Amino acid sequence: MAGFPKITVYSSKASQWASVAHLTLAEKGYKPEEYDVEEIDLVGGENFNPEFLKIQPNGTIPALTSSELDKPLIESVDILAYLDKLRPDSRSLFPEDAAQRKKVDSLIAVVHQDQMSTNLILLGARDKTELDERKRGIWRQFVNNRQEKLEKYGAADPENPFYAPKTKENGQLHEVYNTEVGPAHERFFQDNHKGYKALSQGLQKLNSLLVLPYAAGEAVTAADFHIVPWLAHALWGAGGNFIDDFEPLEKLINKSDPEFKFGEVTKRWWRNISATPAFQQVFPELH
Ligand SMILES: N[C@@H](CCC(=O)N[C@@H](CS)C(=O)NCC(=O)O)C(=O)O
Repeated sequence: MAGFPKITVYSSKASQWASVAHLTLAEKGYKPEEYDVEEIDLVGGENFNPEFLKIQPNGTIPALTSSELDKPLIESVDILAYLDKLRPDSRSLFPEDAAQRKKVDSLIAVVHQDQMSTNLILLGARDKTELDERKRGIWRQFVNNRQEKLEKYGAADPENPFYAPKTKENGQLHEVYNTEVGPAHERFFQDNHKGYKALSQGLQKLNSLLVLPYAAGEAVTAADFHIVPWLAHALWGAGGNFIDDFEPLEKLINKSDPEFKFGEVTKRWWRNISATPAFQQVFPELH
């Protein structure tokens, strides 16, 4: 294809936000030969590799480089917007109507709030039993791999301001996961309890903003492609393994907020969006 830019998507199978890029590529009909995918081992902590930090200074996934751009794109929403624009002949994922556009932006903002971080579901715990469950899964290994890589790469490049705060942040989790449960864990348990209450609020807000059949109206938009990765990752993290399996996540949240229930609009929206070809292409395992 003459003149088509060379695109590389830095992705990881374990990354929720990388799915924003993959859903957009599928929806917009990109052919596999039109882009490269570079897999970064997120579970192995390779997102902290200094080579990757040259592309993505935040050490997060996804990122996208294009031969027509001066700089890599390092936020999922910017990656979606770029891939959307590169296909001007198809319907844009950003509605022209101002009110709808505002709705799209608000929905994207809701799932990107700190209080909606799915790390709470994957790595958080509110008591010893929950922590032991997490430790039995891949999560202790994940936390430990990250600490090992942060220390290794940080020691090799002590001038890089990325490493010290990140090593400290992950170090707290490393401590929680590698010491006998005792009074020092109480703060972690309490914070996670509060975190689930905030998550419950965030999901109620999401339910109140969503419209049908798709997140912002009659057509699929950028909002759908941000909420899908969030919810798919959260449902999976809670132990749900088929499409309408809201119960495990609901139960987890109920431990901190007994009143919480997934809203009907959220469930109906999920059924609609999960029937779309882009969703089925990116999440074949959810069927
Ligand atoms: N705001 C960023 C968030 C990206 C992000 O947090 N990605 C996660 C994976 S889904 C990550 O790379 N986490 C690694 C880390 O924070 O160390 C975006 O939307 O692209």
